[in-house]
Amino acid sequence: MERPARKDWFLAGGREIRYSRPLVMGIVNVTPDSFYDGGRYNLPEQAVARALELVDQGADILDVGAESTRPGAYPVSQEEELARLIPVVAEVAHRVTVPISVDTSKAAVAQAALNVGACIINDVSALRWDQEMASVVARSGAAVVLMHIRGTPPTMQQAPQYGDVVKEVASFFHERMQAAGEAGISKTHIILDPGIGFGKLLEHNLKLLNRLSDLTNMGCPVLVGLSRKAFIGQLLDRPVEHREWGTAAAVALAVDRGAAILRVHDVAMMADVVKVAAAVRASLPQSRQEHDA
Ligand code: HH2
Repeated sequence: MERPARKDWFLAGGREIRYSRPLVMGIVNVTPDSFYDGGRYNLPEQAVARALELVDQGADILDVGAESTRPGAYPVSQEEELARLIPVVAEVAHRVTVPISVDTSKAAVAQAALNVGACIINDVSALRWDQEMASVVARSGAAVVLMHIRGTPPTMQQAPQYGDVVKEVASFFHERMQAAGEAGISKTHIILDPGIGFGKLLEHNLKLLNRLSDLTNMGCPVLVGLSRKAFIGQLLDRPVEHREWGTAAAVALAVDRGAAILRVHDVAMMADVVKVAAAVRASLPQSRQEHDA
């Protein structure tokens, strides 16, 4: 029997975003305290310049955030998040054509960003921390990233435990996709993310990456954010400034297992890694790719 064609598109604010190879999402942190680049792009003009630089380097999507979610981070107020984020999103939206995602779990921040040109809401709480978020996404037609997190950033790394982490993340995705559907968000607008480092120990992160194919066959594109994260530091015993090679290895393997979007700090380098890994994967018989994706 003929298999259905592999889904290689999603919808975001009236745009159809196609990916014949995985997309590189460049990170723009307008924060004083992000775990890698906190304080470097804190001023609006620095953040805008960084966004333009990442597009020049080959970013297919930008992800702009104004609240760190690193382990131990405490939330910023809505006013502060709006003040940091919105001028940057508005200016960047005037100057680039790539889709703009905003990394927020606050509905009012998401709405303000959509008003000035964002079309993807990257919600690390998967629509759970702000009751208004689902209706903001549904009404706007934005795409939404539903990320798995166990706990919240201040406490998430305090001895997280799982039976089978991959099965638990998959059942979380089923439950959140259903909740999103009930709120009027169609599957065509949903991106799934296993949330590497969000309430997970080294072994959990490794299993999720190893068995990513179990998550990429759920009918939605899968985003993986692993750039320079602590598990790479644990494996290599290297500080955050020296984790680019480790990131490259993990990005290549995530691409091989069917990831659709790679969220990274080092766009130029990882765009090359994604292209090579994607070309190797594309040389597989289509049936195995379809099985994985
Ligand atoms: N990771 C971070 C932030 N947002 N969003 C998604 N969907 N997936 C991720 O893996 C993810 C994310 C952490 O990275 P970064 O933005 O560099 O750090 P910080 O949260 O300290 O700003």
